[in-house]
Amino acid sequence: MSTLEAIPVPATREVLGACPHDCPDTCALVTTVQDGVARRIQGNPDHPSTAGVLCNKVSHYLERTYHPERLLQPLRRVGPKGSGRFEPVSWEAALDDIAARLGAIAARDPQAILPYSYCGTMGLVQGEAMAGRFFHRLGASLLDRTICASAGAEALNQTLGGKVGMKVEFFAESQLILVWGGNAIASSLHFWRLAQEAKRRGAKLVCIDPRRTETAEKCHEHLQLLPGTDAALALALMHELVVHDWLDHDYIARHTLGWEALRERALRWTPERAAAVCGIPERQIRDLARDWGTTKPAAIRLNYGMQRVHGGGNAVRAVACLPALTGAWRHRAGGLLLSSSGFFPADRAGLQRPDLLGDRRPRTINMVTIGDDLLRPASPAFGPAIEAVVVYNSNPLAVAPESGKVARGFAREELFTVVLEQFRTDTADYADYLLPATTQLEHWDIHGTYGHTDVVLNQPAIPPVGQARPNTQVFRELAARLGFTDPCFAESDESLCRRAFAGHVDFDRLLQQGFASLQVPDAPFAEGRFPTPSGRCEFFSERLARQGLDGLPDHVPNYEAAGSSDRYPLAMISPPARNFLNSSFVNVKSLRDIEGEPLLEIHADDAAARGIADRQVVRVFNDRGEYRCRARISPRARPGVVNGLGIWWRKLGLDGTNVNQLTSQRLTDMGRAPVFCDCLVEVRPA
Ligand SMILES: Nc1nc2c(c(=O)[nH]1)N[C@H]1C(S)=C(S)[C@@H](COP(=O)(O)OP(=O)(O)OC[C@H]3O[C@@H](n4cnc5c(=O)[nH]c(N)nc54)[C@H](O)[C@@H]3O)O[C@H]1N2
Ligand SMILES: Nc1nc2c(c(=O)[nH]1)N[C@H]1C(S)=C(S)[C@@H](COP(=O)(O)OP(=O)(O)OC[C@H]3O[C@@H](n4cnc5c(=O)[nH]c(N)nc54)[C@H](O)[C@@H]3O)O[C@H]1N2
Ligand code: SF4
Ligand SMILES: [Mo]
Repeated sequence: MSTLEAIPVPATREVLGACPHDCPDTCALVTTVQDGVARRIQGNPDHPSTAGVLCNKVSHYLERTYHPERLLQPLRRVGPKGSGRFEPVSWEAALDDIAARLGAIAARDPQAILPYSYCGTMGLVQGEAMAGRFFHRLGASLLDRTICASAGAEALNQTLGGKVGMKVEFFAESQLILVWGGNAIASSLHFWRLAQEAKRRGAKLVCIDPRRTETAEKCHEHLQLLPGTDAALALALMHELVVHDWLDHDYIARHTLGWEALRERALRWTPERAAAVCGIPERQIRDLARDWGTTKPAAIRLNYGMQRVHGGGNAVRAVACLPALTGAWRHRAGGLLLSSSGFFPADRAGLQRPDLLGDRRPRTINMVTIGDDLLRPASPAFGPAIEAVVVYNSNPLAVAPESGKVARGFAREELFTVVLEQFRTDTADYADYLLPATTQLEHWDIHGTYGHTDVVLNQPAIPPVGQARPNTQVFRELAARLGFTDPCFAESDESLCRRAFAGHVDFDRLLQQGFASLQVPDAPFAEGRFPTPSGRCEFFSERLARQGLDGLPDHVPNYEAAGSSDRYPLAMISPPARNFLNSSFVNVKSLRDIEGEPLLEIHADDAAARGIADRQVVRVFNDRGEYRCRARISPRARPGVVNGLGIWWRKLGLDGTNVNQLTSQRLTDMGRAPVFCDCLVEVRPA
């Protein structure tokens, strides 16, 4: 043998993927793999929106994937519920027992079984594809997946006709951008890049947010209004547009519905009245109206923070009327974007197969009220008590409101709980069976998004870590054990990816390039043609009126409006922390170290009135519960409003709770959504 034989070079390859997280940017990824190990993760430089850049969180994705605390094998509970004491068990034994227990409950009433999932991954395949098929075939209770966006979604449906809006790339050409109820630097970095580009080209940026966020600091103007007062602001802006005739009469006449009625309502909202409701100077409202009425092109990046209050749906409706009044939609860099997800022609029925229900019509449980519902006994109105919960892609103990009740619900000794997870989250601690799940680097998936208009494919880069399995595989195996023989339960993940957008995007192109753009017009509503029943932007909604609701948008005060209670004088909002994604990444040490510890931002005046010093441990409380954390006296908080940054794992907090100990299970005016930002509290030194 020749001594000159080539020394083997480790094979390196690059695998194209998609960021799985619940973030409007849905970045395209490139993972460098060497000998089956992921060595590097980057943004795909060829994808225009990603432009080779990932946020700080996902730059640490390898730390998450190879985390020493990754769940590597199935576990079975040995200690009391919530204690997090488990013993290893084989996949075979775990799946056999789970199938037997679910089968026994289903034989009595399958509605006693509840799937609980949200957007741990936004992927259409590891999300609800095989899971939907399984629970539909079983006849389990349906889950109303409302915890994030459904108030705004319903409001957009009523006003614009769907979750549609401007194409995000054209914000770079806008001359005025309102960043409304969103902290883009933290939660939508790639939009912020476009806003910066617009700023360099001379655009004015205005932020509307009760918190002085990183984003607010970098805008030219910040309207630091009280939580839940956005509709009052929007109506006062309309008032000024009318009074100064900054209206596009031609656009209004041809492409809108209900202007006379809206005009009348708006005229009741003088800037003076709105300033008192919003808790901001009247001058700011007048100036903003002038800017909106006289700048072209002008655009609104609306986001979800502002719809997490009682009147969240009405507020989104009011804001969504503004672009039509000035004809902003005529220009591709004008209009509004809350969500682009309505542009995606995903074949959800083909993936999730609701037809497998046959003529059964199971009840629907709202994921927001899981605390109450887990504690509810059987009744004719409710149906059977919940006897089993299967949790995947979610961490309800940390993210659902009024978590004292959620914890009590999951602690029910006779409740059978299965959790599919990558980590031992707060929810995982309550599992009877804890099943290790793959991460995005280990499975197939395909993604639409709510921020841009490209489909992004995720190909597996590495084999599953430990014994982890994709969600799809777990539901396939449970289906087999329950005797579900429909061929749909044998469909592979790759085939599900192909099915998701079949006929709309070229799958070979997705395989090669990682992403594919949808055909969406540059200025979708320049000529009206809104996807509403009337084809117009519906200021007045006949559909809402028929439901007995107000057909026009209005200001609906918070359930717990600032200043309405002597016992609880402070309004608390709980926006996400920059280095976490909801409760994901809280266990990644490098990111947690940046966030430090659970904090409550409080204005110096409110702190002084209570004898609270900076960094002191405080009790934050209301009738629903109490939560201890450290206070930070900060100009980010306005007087009367405290900011409890989320969403920490309860077990990493000072007393095993987080902000959701205080939030309520009440629902928004539309869309049955949560009211995380409609919450009164008092704060005292601990
Ligand atoms: N880093 C990071 N990024 C994220 C997330 C995360 O947890 N961390 N979460 C992701 C998810 S699930 C979502 S839904 C999106 C959320 O996206 P956004 O809704 O844009 O969330 P935030 O950027 O936190 O913006 C919420 C902002 O709304 C403000 N706000 C609260 N109440 C009101 C109000 O009544 N009126 C107005 N005008 N503003 C209000 C808060 O102070 C906060 O700054 O972000 C996604 N991106
Ligand atoms: N107080 C307060 N509460 C809030 C909010 C707030 O602003 N304030 N925001 C709300 C919003 S907008 C949202 S969207 C919800 C988010 O609530 P969730 O969707 O529950 O989001 P996460 O907390 O990120 O939990 C997702 C879990 O899924 C797991 N996961 C990820 N990928 C996979 C996978 O492929 N398979 C399996 N089996 N598991 C996986 C992750 O490890 C993680 O633990 O929280 C809501 N809660
Ligand atoms: S979380 Fe958002 S910004 Fe970060 S990589 Fe994922 S899609 Fe991109
Ligand atoms: Mo969300």
